[in-house]
Amino acid sequence: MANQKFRAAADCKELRKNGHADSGVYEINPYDTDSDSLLVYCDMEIMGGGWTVIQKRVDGSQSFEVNWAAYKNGFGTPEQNVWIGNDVIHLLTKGNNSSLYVSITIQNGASLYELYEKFAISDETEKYKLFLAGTAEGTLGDNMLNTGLGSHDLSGMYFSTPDRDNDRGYDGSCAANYNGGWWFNDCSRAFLNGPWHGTQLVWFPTVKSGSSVKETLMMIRHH
Ligand SMILES: [Ca+2]
Repeated sequence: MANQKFRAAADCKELRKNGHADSGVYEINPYDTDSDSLLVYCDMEIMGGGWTVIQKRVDGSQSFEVNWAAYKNGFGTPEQNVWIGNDVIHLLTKGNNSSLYVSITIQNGASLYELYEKFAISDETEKYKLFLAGTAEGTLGDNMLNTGLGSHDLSGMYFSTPDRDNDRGYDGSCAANYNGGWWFNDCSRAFLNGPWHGTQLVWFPTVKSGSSVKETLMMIRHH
């Protein structure tokens, strides 16, 4: 049909399966409607590729100290600094069969990572509650699922933003104090959305502060 819009691939995994082998910006459609779509960055190299990037930071040109609505809808540009949006992350992960790959490249060029076997977030009615399970492996160390400090375990935490305090364990607001959105408990030893090159801990103790960070990446892939 000449005027019918072709439905875009569901995610980067489908694009990789369809033969796209170059990392870059692609159109995907995780929505119900055929004509909807969004642009995301796909990593087609790491561990076989097919990763949909949900968070990426390469410099300080995009503030991550933004409100609930911005984290809900997404902000930034896919090839540079981006949060693709909590609503979309929910749609991409709602089958509970996605993995999460986190990487932090530090100033000397070393790239550290942690791979979580199962990752999903609930929808807005459940405050984008974080679900992590299964194995955690990599060179960063597990700072999200089983940290050994219950007050820093993040699975089951609601999402908080500077204007919306949903953290579990802290009387004040972790998101307001640390200037960014995240699934805070009391508060967190992992936090990739703080001020660029700031003094906040990023992945303690492996990456002690934002000042040593060159790039961050969070990406997801269906099993
Ligand atoms: Ca609080």
